[in-house]
This record gives sequence, structure tokens and C-alpha cells, in this order.
Amino acid sequence: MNSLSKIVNPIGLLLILFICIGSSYAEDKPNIQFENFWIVSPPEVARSAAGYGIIKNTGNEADTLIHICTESASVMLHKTEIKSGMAKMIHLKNIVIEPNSELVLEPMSFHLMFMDLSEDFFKENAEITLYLEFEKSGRFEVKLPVRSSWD
Ligand SMILES: [Cu+2]
Repeated sequence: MNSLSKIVNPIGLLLILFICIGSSYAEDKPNIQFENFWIVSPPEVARSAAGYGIIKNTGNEADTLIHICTESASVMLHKTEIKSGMAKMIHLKNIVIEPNSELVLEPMSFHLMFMDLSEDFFKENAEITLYLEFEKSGRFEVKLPVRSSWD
């Protein structure tokens, strides 16, 4: 009996340790996810293209998007605002994604603005790799297909 408990105890302790680490991990961390990201196919003479999608934070802590970049263009996060009947694009250097919320990038609202487009954008079945860096969650790599419509 004694020798059995000596074997069981260390395993039990390890299990408790793993459960503790697991639960604290889930309690106070952001959980960033990306959905339906894509780029509107630019006409051949275009200098810029817009990108849309949803950034979700299903975690219990806020996180801040601090940097976006791609090797295929220069890219910024924009927000379109209507001021005295005129649509104006505002450049956002960073944005907080609150816990259990999402940032929707869509026309006439938040969007990715790609400029100085490389040939990558005009290839058939083009796919652009976007890097997004968050203050707490670090760096993500998201593939964005270049498409001509919403379907
Ligand atoms: Cu824009």
C-alpha cells in the first residue's frame, strides 16, 4: 500500500499542476482569431486595394493590434467616416480589440488599405500573406485571397 501511494502521488501532483496551468491560461488571455479575410481584386491600373474580414477576440482580456504589414504592398488600417457629406479615410495606428468582441472590416467602415501594389495582386488566384502583430498575443500570419466579389 505504501509503495503504491509513492507511485501515485507524484502523478497526482503533476496532474494538479497541469490543471492549474491550463485554467490560468484560459482565464486571463486574449484569444485572437481571423475570419473571412479577403482583398477586393484591383483593376489593372489601380494603385490601391481594400481588404475586409473579421478580427475576433474570444478571450477574456483585451489586446491591441499594433502593426500590420505584407511583403506585397504597403498596408494600413483605415476607417471611413462621413463628415459633412464627404467620405474621409482615417489612418489608425493601432486598435484595441476588447474581450469577447470583434472588429468587423467592411465597406464604409474599418478596412485594410493596400497601396504600392506588387505584381502579386494581379496574378490568377492571388493570395497575399498579411502579418498582424498584437501587443499581447504576438504575431499572426493570415492568407488573404484576392477576389472580385463577396462570394
Ligand atoms: Cu482606405
